[in-house]
Amino acid sequence: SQQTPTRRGTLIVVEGLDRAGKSSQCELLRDYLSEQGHNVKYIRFPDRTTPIGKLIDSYLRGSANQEDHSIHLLFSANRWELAKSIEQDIAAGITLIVDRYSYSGAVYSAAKANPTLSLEWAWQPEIGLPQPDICLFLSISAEEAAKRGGFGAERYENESMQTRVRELFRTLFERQKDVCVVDAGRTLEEVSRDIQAAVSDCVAQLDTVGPLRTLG
Ligand code: NYM
Ligand code: MG
Repeated sequence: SQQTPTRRGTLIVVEGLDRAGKSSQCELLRDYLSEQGHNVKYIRFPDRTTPIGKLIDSYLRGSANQEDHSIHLLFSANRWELAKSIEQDIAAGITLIVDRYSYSGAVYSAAKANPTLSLEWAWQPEIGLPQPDICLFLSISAEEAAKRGGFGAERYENESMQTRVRELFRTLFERQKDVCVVDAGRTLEEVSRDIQAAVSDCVAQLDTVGPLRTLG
């Protein structure tokens, strides 16, 4: 007798500024999709557990310095080292929720205003990585972000950097038309309802989309 091929999983990416509510929303989405009967995995970048991730972690905590281009390529390498396992999970029918991805990678580095580190340059090492089936951008204003309490102690967690990151996310997502912008300045419930609706539509259209694509 013939076996029904496994329906591939969906690659879901959640992006946004620090304090936009990404992690809370990823958890709510994981619980929602599990209740719907999906086999779900929630991962995040940077993955601080790998050897490359440990270098990134000390850089973010400020206990180590790295040249701008060099740390950028390490963030990208941290995605490449997990690319195979992402592809395998998707092929095995697992729905993957990814907290930050190539979009954060490009904008945080480009926000440093290093003259040889443009958004275009920063995007190049991402080309060829698994492309998300849906990228949800949790959009939050500077005022709303400020209301949510102070910045953390890690590198990049300051007003001027966050302002540039916000502008660059906007620039990047004007070019990458396939992003779903969610107004994250509302209650957890309101935001999660929008996310669930967008993800459900995406999952329903998966057969039309075909196999997992790659970033271009
Ligand atoms: N970050 C994250 C980058 O600069 N490049 C990347 O490729 C990724 C994935 O790391 N401030 C930055 C954005 C965050 C910081 O992420 C740590 P988180 O989600 O706050 O732990
Ligand atoms: Mg953070």
